[in-house]
Amino acid sequence: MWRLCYHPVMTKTRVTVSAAANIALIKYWGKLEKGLNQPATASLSIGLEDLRTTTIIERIEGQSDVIDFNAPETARQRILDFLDLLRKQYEVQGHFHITTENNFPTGTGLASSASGFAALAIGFSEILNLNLSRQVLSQLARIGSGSAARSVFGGFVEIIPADDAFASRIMPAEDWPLAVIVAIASDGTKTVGSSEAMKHTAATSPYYREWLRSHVQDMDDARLAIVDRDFEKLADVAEHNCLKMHGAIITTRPPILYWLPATLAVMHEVRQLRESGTPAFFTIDAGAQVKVICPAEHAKSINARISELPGILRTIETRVGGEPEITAS
Ligand code: 2P0
Repeated sequence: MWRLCYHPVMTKTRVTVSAAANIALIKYWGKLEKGLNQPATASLSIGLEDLRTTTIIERIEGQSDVIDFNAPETARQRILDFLDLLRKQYEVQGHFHITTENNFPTGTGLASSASGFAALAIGFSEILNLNLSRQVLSQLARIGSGSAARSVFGGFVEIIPADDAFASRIMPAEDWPLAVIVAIASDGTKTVGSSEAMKHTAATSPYYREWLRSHVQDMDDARLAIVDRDFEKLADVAEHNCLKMHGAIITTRPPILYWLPATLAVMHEVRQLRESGTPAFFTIDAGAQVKVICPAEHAKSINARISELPGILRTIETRVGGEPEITAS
């Protein structure tokens, strides 16, 4: 349930927002040259119910914003820049104390920027009683991080490139109870950040043009598979799209290789599961972690198999969901 609502009171001083990470089954990889994080490709994602950022926003009297976030300085600076931009856009005076925390590893290819900037955009609207629509919240979150546009919704979500692109929901999570097993192959931060890697791919991969060209068909196939609850079809197009993105990433010069041996071990395990009749597919983002998607009833047994694989540090079992919540004020 969406709990953001209009409060006619102008004196709110503190809000707490929980927003969930999401993973793309059809990937956003590439930006347009114009605009702020304007995606060069559409994307389609699922919200992850239990991978969340909790952000407290308080109005303060000081001359500058205060950020409490256990993350590298660059991540804190991105928040400060985002607040400056929002302040300018909405002609807001005053400063904020932001306390933000992820209940999963930050900056390791698990979409912490998606949940983080979605929580900030929602919290900013809420504390100032701006009553922004979800479309506008999605556009704002996108400015913070492209994938954050999708975390303004839970369930099955898509973004279509457009002037000032925004996400919309394809289907609520309850309509197709899928589970997600996140296999952690590394606790290290990613070797090359997504923004930089996207630019490098566009500039040097011989496959980037084909990546862009074939994307619309993948989106159409995935959207239809979701609406029809056709797991096999979704598995086929999602793995294809993931491998195509990594094909373009691997063939950059100098090359970027996010995978580790444990990443490949999970991919092979998922193939074996499928060959033996267990429905499952994998997807991998800008990092070594693998996410395995399966019907909810298979989650326990698949998780047990994945957890045992060499090099897998641990797993997180969750489900499609991830509706943002304003948990306190
Ligand atoms: C996605 N990824 O669709 C793709 C697939 C990673 C691989 O969006 O530069 O942190 O902040 O817009 O959103 C990760 O990149 O990049 C990402 P910015 P973001 O989820």
